[in-house]
Amino acid sequence: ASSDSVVTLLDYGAGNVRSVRNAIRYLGFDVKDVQTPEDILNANRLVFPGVGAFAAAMEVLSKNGMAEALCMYIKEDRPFLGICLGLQLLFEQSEENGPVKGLGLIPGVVGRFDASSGIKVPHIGWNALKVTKESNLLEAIRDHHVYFVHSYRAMPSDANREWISSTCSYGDNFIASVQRGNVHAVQFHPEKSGDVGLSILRHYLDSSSPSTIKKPTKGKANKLAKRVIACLDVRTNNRGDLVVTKGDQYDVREHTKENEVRNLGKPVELASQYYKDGADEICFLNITGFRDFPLGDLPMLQVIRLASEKVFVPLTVGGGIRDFTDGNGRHYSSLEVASEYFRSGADKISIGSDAVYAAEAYLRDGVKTGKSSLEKISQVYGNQAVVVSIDPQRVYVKNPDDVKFKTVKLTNPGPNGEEYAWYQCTVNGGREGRPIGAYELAKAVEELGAGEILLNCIDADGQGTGFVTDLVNLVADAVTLPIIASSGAGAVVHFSEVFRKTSASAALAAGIFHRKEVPISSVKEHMLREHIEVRV
Ligand code: 1PR
Repeated sequence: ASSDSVVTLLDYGAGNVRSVRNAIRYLGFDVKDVQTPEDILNANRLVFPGVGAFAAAMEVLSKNGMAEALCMYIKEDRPFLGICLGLQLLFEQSEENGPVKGLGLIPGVVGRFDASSGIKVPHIGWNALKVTKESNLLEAIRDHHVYFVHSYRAMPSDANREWISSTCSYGDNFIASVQRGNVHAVQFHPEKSGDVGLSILRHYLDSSSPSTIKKPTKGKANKLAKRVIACLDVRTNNRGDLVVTKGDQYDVREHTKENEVRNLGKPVELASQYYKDGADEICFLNITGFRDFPLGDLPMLQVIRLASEKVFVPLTVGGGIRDFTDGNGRHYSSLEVASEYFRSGADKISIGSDAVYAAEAYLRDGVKTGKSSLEKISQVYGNQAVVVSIDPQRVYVKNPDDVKFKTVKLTNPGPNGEEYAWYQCTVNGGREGRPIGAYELAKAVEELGAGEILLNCIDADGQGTGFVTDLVNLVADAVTLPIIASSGAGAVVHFSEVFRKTSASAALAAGIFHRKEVPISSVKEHMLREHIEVRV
């Protein structure tokens, strides 16, 4: 490859940079990995996609001499693009598990978003930029949303003003990007921001390439958009093929003599289709992961690998994240399972059953052991990469005092005139109810390190009767985390309804998209008409 087509990537091994790699390759460039500090100094263009925690990153960079090389490279004004933590590390200091010293190239301290101001932390989703500096890199995307996922941010000040190229408003007005000469860094993820993000990367990699991004005719970006997520429940069918299936209150089998697993398409094909249709995120759930060990289930990892080469919005993958001992007595930790998902291209992982057990133990003993999969994975990858998926089922009660779990007052009374219900958490794909409610679980998993809640509802799953807004409000009362409302979407009005009646950050649907009843674009057009902020 000619040196023009080679991009040097600084991956210090702390997590998933596969997405960045995929995006660079998709744009027609080759990736050369930094092995030694000299590789940094010899780079033509350097991309630094920081992942993981600030302190851990600084430690690795300082120990192997990369920090010094990076500072030298940047001070010489050589072509640099930092992404996410790759922006934060340029500052003097971070409060993340700190204070911890950064590279000190830009004045300022990186601090945590303040959830007490009423915002959900982490800041996850598609937000708008306020461009403050003429910059070719950002010009074309001025009115579009870009994807953020972080809990810490750098703040503008007089001392760093000359660096700032855009800000973003979320609770505070924080620094979304910096630029000076050939040095660029962005807090958002261009590799996960669809066509708009790819255009930024393309422009950085080849500044002569013309932008193909047009100003939106409607739906100019103003603030954090409500996300529309397509969910693919994946499992093997009777013939051993991996298929996208869809349950009816979690029953995924056809009610025929053969009783086969309902087949709604191929996972990678559907994911690519939904990406093109405008899905803000794609979620894969390996729904038999609770009994079939996912690392034995290589086709699933292959699905993620292939999908992540074509899909440039966030991918969440769940199912089977737990400790496991295989037939040969080899022990796998849940962290290994999650790492394999991340390495294959997942941006976030989702934990179901194992999070229920962890929450039960935490509520019972009152101590965080640090040993649950939830805690371990979020310590290594950060809580913004860990989703907890809840599968609750409604249990009617006459009186709220009849149970020790938090109840909701129902608008539609139960079969015996019950006016209240609690939502019981289940494990193993809804097969087993556990002695813990959705409210109690959500509170516990937030403390244990979850970054987002994927809130299903077995009663509504596949029914097309609308999202269960009383359940969403119940859980929203428990946490400051973003909540993804799931189960029950049957028409476009159900999306505006859930965003009007609850503080859900995202709405997820499966059946209506798979059966092609309602395209994603219709959902978005409806939201636009209803004046709900949406990414177009
Ligand atoms: O317990 O960590 O192995 O994770 C298993 C994961 O698989 C969990 O996230 C769990 O929700 C999911 N799962 C297990 N069994 C099923 C099943 O359907 N039999 N699917 C299942 C859950 C629910 C939603 C669905 C929405 C929207 N799927 O994700 O897509 O209800 O559907 P709709 O729009 O058609 O109403 P672990």
